[in-house]
Amino acid sequence: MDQSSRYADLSLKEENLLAGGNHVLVAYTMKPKAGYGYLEAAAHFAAESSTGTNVEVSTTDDFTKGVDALVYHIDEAKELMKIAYPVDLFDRNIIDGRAMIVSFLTLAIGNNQGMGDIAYAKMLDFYVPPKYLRLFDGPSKDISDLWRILGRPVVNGGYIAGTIIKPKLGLRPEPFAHAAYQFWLGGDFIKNDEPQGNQVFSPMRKTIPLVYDAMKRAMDETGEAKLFSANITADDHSEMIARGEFILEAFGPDADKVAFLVDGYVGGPGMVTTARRYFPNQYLHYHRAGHGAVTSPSAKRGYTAFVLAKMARMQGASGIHVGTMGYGKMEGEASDKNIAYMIERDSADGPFFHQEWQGMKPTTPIISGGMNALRLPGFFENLGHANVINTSGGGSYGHIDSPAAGAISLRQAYECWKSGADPIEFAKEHREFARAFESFPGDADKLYPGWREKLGVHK
Ligand code: CAP
Ligand code: MG
Repeated sequence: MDQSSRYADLSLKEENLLAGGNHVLVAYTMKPKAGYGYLEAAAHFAAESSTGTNVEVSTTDDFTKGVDALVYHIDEAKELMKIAYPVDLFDRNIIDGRAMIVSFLTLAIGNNQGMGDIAYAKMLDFYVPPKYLRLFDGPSKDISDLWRILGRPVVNGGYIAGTIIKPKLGLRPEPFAHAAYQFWLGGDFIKNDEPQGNQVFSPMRKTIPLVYDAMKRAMDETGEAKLFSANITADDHSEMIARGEFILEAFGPDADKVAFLVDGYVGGPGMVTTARRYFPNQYLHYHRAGHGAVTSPSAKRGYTAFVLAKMARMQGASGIHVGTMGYGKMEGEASDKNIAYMIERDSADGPFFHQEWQGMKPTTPIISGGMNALRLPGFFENLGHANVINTSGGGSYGHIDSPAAGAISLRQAYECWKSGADPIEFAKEHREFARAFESFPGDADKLYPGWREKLGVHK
């Protein structure tokens, strides 16, 4: 059944939809299966994503039609369509009238992902009008809170040198805490790796107090504050709260230095919101393991990493992993810096829509995945700033001298970029950075050809 007379209106102008402020606008790539017309498939997509189904139902009334999602733009050659969703379509909490990302996703990326007449569809961007945006929690803590704890300026406080405890799994409590201690001697921030929690060989009740002890010793020795991002991911929200409360109690007077990490993609919006609402005083660290299943450029369905990050800010993530923009080990490219700009600025351009955030707190881009001191200067140059958290696991624990030397090499990489120095010249004066060349010779060969001769390394 062709539903385009009801669910499509190509005379609608985007500027009027934006000015009206009553619609969430979504841009998708979409390709119908063979034998289906583009507009017909797009209209069916909008129907299934709002008020309709594949047939006309007799219970529809005039009010229903007022909340139809409407296709307002198609470009078949580019496989592009844009749909306007009336804000009233989206579910609101009975407890406080607020909005929820789960409802946005259920419609905008719901049954439409499995329709028989659609070959594939992927969300590329979305625009949120002010009246809907303000119903989302947004972050309660942001990077300025971390800079304050670290004794830095709260604006432009700079690079936060972090790591992930490695190996990923398999450390018992004492070696785990020792690994943390060693990094903290040179760096600022440590996160649990995303699968680390309460394994039988490293029970949380035993490990966490040892991690706090390691933090205290490192703070005493360095005279600096340290940060720990503890994983509270769990299927059960009561379990998340039990973990969070235990960790805060264990850190006692230093609980302000604890962030909570949640695996927001596999755990879903409910998990993120549990952390955001139950622990509003902690920095909320959104780890996105699994997201590549839908966000990878090779995935023709789902949504992009840009969309994931934008939703994370609305939900209230203080920071989210945004990839390494082609400088690390995970998929990504230099232009992914627009993901960082969208979540950290008050006004930013996405691939299709401009978004005003109206003072919603920023979400920190967390840069992670195969990073080390050698890769950072180029990364900062591409991004244009270094107001990020970077976690380099292999880049710290893989440094040939020590995890502390690895941490110091990261800080030096930031100093190198900030001062505009040539990395090879900088390495001549900074031992830990220089030793990163020998630690990661494959990267050094690629990024700094001729480094051995210039640094006098002959091995
Ligand atoms: C990085 C990491 C992170 C990835 C996730 C890992 O370790 O701990 O989970 O960064 O990817 O397990 O791979 P390394 P993304 O520093 O040793 O590479 O940040 O892109 O979401
Ligand atoms: Mg990890």
